[in-house]
Amino acid sequence: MARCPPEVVQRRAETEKLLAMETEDVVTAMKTERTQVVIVGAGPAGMLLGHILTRCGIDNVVLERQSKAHVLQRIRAGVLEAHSVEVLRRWGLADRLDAVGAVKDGSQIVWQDRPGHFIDVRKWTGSPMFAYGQTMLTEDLYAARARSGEDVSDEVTQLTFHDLATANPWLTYERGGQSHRLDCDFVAGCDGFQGLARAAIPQAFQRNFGRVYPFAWLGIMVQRPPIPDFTYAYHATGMALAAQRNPMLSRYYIQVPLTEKIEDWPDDRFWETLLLRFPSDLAARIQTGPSIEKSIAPLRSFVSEPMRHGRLFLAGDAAHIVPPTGAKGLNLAISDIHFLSTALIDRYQTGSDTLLESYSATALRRVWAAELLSWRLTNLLHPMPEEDAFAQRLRQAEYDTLLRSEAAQQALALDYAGVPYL
Ligand code: FAS
Ligand code: PHB
Repeated sequence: MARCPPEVVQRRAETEKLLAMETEDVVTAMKTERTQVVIVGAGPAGMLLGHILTRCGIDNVVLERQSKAHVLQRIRAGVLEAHSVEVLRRWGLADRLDAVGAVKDGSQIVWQDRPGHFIDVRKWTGSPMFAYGQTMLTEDLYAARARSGEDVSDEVTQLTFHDLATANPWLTYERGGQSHRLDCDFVAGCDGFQGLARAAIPQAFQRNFGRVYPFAWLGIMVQRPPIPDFTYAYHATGMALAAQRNPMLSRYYIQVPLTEKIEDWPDDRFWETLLLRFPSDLAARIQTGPSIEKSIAPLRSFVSEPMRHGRLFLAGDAAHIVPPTGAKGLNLAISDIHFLSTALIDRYQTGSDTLLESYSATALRRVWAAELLSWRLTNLLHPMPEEDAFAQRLRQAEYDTLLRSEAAQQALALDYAGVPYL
């Protein structure tokens, strides 16, 4: 059998040595860790779940695509249901909310050329609602995680899910130039509508439902005192909403065509449009001023079923989206996490999978109730482009029924307050 000349043998030995070193470098580069629950996404859903699990001694890692600073500067929701506040109080997260959050008996609807209607949540449910910005809630959640000595692995890239349908799921990702493998028992997909978790579920196991609305909301923040109530205004030219964050910070929205761009909306055009849509007595009380933030958000209704695949559980916007008209998005994220954390705690304390098995159905019951409320309010309060006169008369008739019928008023207040958890 032919033998390799000595110089070739030497060269091959050197090559194999180099290869071994490179492979060794690659093997040592992949840092392998284990935890009990991996939470993907450090928005309200992910951070609330991380907090609850940590409080219950369940090991968890929170992975976030953006920087912490980016997450903390986001401006989103502003209304918390009493159910949500109960969850936050239960887990020691409501100190600042109880100190500075504004208690509201309900929200006001005003209507072009008709009397207004107050959605009296306190009268019909016995509990109020709370004005407390999602930005402040996110700050509270990050502060609580820091106090517990836990961190958020932010600026994570190349996230990939593995073996979700087995009892040993794992994830790989890059962070700060280091490759990671993270083995776990369960994965919580809390990475929002644009995240990767929902996409990790094979399409054959997924059913998606939804609507996209033919308009958007242009929102601004202004350092001026708000009017007393969250107030939705219907006007033939479009919906407007007066909201608030604190006694010196107001948030306003107007319905705009989908094609609009922020640069098309200087402040004076925004204010002129908004004031036109409120009755003159109320418009006179709105304190305008320079916007400190301005953004346009399209509206959609979306639900992905089931909210689970194997050891992956979806929660919050990763599983569903509601148009902000019903102020339900953040509140649904909180109720999902209430159900999911309860199921995970039960699993680790008793070994039972019963609540995990029923998580999706339990969460979806409340999700669909919120989808219906949000869809109904969106259709009631927004003139639709190209709608015919019949549709316009139906909208007026629906509002007149609300003005006339105490049963209709009670039903709307119960839905707006949010379906009881169980
Ligand atoms: P979030 O989207 O808040 O958080 C998901 C997190 O996952 C983000 O931090 C994201 O960076 C991260 N992420 C995404 N992909 C990832 C990946 N691959 N790896 C790791 N992390 C990843 N709701 C209301 O009730 N009222 C409102 O007025 C209102 N206004 C809104 C305005 C806008 C522009 C938007 C987009 C939403 C609004 N919402 C509103 C809904 C909003 O409040 C959500 O319901 C709420 O943020 C849901 O929280 P999460 O489910 O945690 O999702
Ligand atoms: C808000 O405070 O930003 C807000 C309030 C009520 C809504 C939507 C947004 O329906």
